[in-house]
Amino acid sequence: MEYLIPLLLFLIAFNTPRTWATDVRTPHYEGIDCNQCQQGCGNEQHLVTAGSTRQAVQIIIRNSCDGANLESALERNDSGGVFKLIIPEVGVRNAFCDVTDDGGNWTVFQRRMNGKVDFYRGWEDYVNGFGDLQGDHWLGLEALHQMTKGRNMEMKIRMIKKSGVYWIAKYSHFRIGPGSDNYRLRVSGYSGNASRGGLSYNNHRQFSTKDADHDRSSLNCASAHEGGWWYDRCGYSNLNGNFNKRRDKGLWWYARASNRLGFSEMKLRKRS
Ligand SMILES: [Ca+2]
Repeated sequence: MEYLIPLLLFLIAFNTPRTWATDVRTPHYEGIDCNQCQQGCGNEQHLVTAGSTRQAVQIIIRNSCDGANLESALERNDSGGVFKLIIPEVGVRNAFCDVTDDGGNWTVFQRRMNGKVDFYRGWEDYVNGFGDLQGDHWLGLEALHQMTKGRNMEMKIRMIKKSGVYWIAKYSHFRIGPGSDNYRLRVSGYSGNASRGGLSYNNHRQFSTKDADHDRSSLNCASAHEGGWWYDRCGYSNLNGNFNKRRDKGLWWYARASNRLGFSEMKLRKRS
C-alpha cells in the first residue's frame, strides 16, 4: 500500500503533456520548436514561444511577407527587414521582406549591392541559399519552388546600371519548378523599362551552376559566366555573375558589353 502513492505520482508525471516536446514532422530552426505554428500556417502570422522552459522567448513566424510589420522584424533598414518565414517543406527561414517598394509585401530572393558575397558557387549553395539578408544574398531555389508551387505569384527585378540608370523588369507570372526538374524558370507578363529580352532566352530553362550543367550549350555556361542562373545557350542576363568583373563574367542584362549593373534585386509576392 505504501508503494501506491509514488506509483500514482510516477504515472501522472509521465502522462502529462510536455509543452516543449519536439516533433520530427515539424521544422526546427536554431533550436526553435515550431509545433505550435503547424496548427495554423494559413494565417497571417504566428506567435510562437520558443526555447526551453528556463529560457523562453517569443518570436513571430510568418507564412509570407504579406502585411509584414517592421515592428516585429528581427533586423530592419529603410526598405524593410528580416523576418522568420515558415516555408512549406523547407521549414523556418529568415528572409528579407521589402515593405516599401510598390506597395510592399515582397520577399526578396536575390540582391547584389556591394560584391561582398561570392556568387560563383555550387549547386547545393544555390538550392539552400547563402549570403547576408540585409546585403548580397540568394534565398535558395528550394524555397523559391515551394513559395511559387500552386500559387499565383508575381516577380520584380530592380536594377541600376553602372551609368546610374534605373531599370525595372516586372513579371505578372512567376514560378520555379521542382528540384526534379532542376528548378526550371517560368515567367510571363512582362512590364517595365528594362529590355524585355533580358530573360527571354532564359525563360523555360533549368538552373545551372558550375558543378551542375543543365544548360543547352556545349559550354558550361555557369563557368563561362561565373554565376548560377537559368542558362540557355547561355542567354541574355547574368544577375548572379561576378560583381567585380565586366562583360561575360559580370552582372548584365540583355547586352553584356553596355549594360553592366551595379545593383540588382529580385523579389516575389502574391499576385493581387
Ligand atoms: Ca552545357
